Amino acid sequence: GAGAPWWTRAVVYQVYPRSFADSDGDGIGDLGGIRGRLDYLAELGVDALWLSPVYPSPQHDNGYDISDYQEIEPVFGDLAEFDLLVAEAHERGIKIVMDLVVNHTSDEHAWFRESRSSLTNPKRDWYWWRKPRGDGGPPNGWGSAFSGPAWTLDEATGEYYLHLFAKQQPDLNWENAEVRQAVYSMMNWWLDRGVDGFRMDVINFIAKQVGLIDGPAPATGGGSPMGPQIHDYLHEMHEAVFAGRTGEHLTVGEMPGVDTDDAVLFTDPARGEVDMIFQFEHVGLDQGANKFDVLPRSLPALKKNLAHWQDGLAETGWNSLYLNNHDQPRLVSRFGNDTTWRYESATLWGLVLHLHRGTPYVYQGEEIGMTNVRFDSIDDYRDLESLNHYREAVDEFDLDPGSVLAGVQTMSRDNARTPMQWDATEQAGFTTGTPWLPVNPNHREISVAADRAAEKSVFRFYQRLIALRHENPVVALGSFTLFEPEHERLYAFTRTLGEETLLVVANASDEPLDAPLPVDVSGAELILGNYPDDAVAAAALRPWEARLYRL
Ligand code: TEU
Repeated sequence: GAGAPWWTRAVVYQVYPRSFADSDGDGIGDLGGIRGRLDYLAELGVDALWLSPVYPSPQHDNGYDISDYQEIEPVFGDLAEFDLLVAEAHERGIKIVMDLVVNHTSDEHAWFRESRSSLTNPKRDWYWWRKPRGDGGPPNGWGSAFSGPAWTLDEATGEYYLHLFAKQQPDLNWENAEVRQAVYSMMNWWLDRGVDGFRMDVINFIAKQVGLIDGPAPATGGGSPMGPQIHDYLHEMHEAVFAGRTGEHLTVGEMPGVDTDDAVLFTDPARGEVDMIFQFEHVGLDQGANKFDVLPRSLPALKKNLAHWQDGLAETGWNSLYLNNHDQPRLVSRFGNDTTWRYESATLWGLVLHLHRGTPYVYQGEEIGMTNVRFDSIDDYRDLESLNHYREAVDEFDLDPGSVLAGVQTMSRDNARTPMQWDATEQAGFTTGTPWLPVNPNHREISVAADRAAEKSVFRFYQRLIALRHENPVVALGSFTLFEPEHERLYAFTRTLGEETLLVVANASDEPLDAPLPVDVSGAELILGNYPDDAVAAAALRPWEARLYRL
């Protein structure tokens, strides 16, 4: 246990800077706003902050389209302010993890401007340029994650460039060694400045299946674009950036479409790639043809999937644990009951997730049980993914606008992006101006101020969860055993390290659950529960009740 890396005992808090706290009244959150809330975060007890991108950007994708890797977006602050944030976080024992977005740049990045300027520019090969196919069409049939084709024709030079995301996000060509070296040197520059690591955006996509781009027949969409060179790239990055450093760092690679076998390779410490990855399987279980096509949720499917990841990385590698982030709906709205049982279901999912083996990530507002928003009109949404999808579905595929809007209301990334609800005042204490995205009207009831004054406080429950991981090696490192995988409402598992075993039992439903517990708890110590009058011996679990026992 003592030799295990620091991040096995750590909890990471994700800040979406645009929506966290606005210190200057322009309606957009900023670094000053984060600095002003460091004491709040220290009180919560988190070990590190992951900041979604704060670099200069035209903001087509809220900063995931970067036009300069070594500066700060003026709307957020400047490098001096950033240095202050790092120093003030470090004073409180909080690390700063940057978002690293290097699968693509903005089309306004100097590298892309040069690259697109002529066929012979020295940086031409830094991106994926290809001649049209014989019929004038794109090199293959890949689609963009944000609707439409993944290739755009650049009239000036008559070639297409690849963008797996928006057309303002051209993909960098990692086959080119100069690109790789430029990225590593940029990463070293930030680490030398004092940051503690990187969350790596869609990092498995940096390696492309080149055969699907240049093959004889145009490949269609569907499969993953990830090529087998990915392991070489990540190892090379590790050697060039992290291997020679002392101190505590964190690398977490966001990797859509990978399975547990891939994950073992990516996170085996002996291979020197990344510390952990964000996988997507468990957040894809309720998605049909696309993410806005919402399928009924199934507790057995979720439990079995998370257990599969626990088992898959039990011997080698490490899991990250998350149920929401800036791309996903709010967890209490998606997996719980965000009206009648909001406190109970928010804390149930917190307990279940934090008691898995892996590093938990808390997304801003999760710790007070913030919910999805429900805008009445598509015009209120800002996220390009939602807007492009709506336009395509309604205009091109002629689908019923009402049902398309319903899918957006349930799944839109804007659910997670409405401003942080600090208090019940006009703009939820987020800004003195007009917020870039409206605050959720429920900030009159749901806010940091209200939660902390309440008897039933999600924040205090998360404080306990975070402290438990810090204090108990079994929470960090214990082995995992799931009970009753097929049960539709009961979530039960144990964690064991040496002589110590912890048991989680939870009733993920609106109705009491009378089923006998899978393990005898007579004589067990109740460590944490989400009902105030914990009746240790009570057989029945109340609606959304969750208990943690030491056996
Ligand atoms: O997301 C990658 C990704 O695959 C998705 O989750 C995606 O955002 C979308 O929701 C698919 O339905 C990362 C970032 O987290 C996301 O915010 C960026 O928009 C995207 O990469 C491009 O940089």
